[in-house]
Amino acid sequence: MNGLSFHPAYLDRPAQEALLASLAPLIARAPFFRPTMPKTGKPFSVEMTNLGPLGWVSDREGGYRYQATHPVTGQAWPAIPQALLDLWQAVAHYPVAPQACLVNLYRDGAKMGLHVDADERDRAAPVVSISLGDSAIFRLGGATRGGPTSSLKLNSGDVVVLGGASRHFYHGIDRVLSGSSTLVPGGGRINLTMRVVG
Ligand code: MD3
Ligand code: FE
Repeated sequence: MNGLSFHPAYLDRPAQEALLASLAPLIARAPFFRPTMPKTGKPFSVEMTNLGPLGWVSDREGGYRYQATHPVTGQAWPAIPQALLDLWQAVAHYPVAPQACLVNLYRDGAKMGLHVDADERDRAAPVVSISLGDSAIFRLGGATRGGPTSSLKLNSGDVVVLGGASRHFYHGIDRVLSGSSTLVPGGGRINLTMRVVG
């Protein structure tokens, strides 16, 4: 109706383990970094890295943006694995491949405040989200801040496609349910979002 489609348990446990194993060497080359807020420099509680020709970064000086290189190593981001491109193809129903896969790591107490993803020029493309590890309470609002919101529990293996109007809705992660999954070594939650930057 609003363009959101939810695929609970899209990936079973073996598929989650295989995906995580395929990410490990890529994350070794492009380690998690901690973005900081534009202007204030306040650190995010979420750590991030990216795959693909472009990656989303943020720091005090440069603000929110996509760039071709890792902000710490200066190297190009690793490619998006074919299995993720295949997943996009299967669920996104969009004729363009994603240019960025943002990898968010939520460790002890990390959360993400309500925001709109607005740094992509392609406004029509959906975002595809894959949750791995501990469950999270996801909050979805509407097109304006301060309107009604609803919450949805995202479990390991769940896939959400944010298309249509929902693509421009406020959303965030209220909290992660620590210890709810054994998937991620060291605990916590990893969320992958594939995006067409345009
Ligand atoms: C709704 N990530 O990286 S994924 C983000 O779980 C982000 O890490 C959250 O919000 C996470 O920007 C939520 C689900 C998601 C992703 C993009 C959206 C929901 C969205 C874009 C528009 C509306
Ligand atoms: Fe977002």
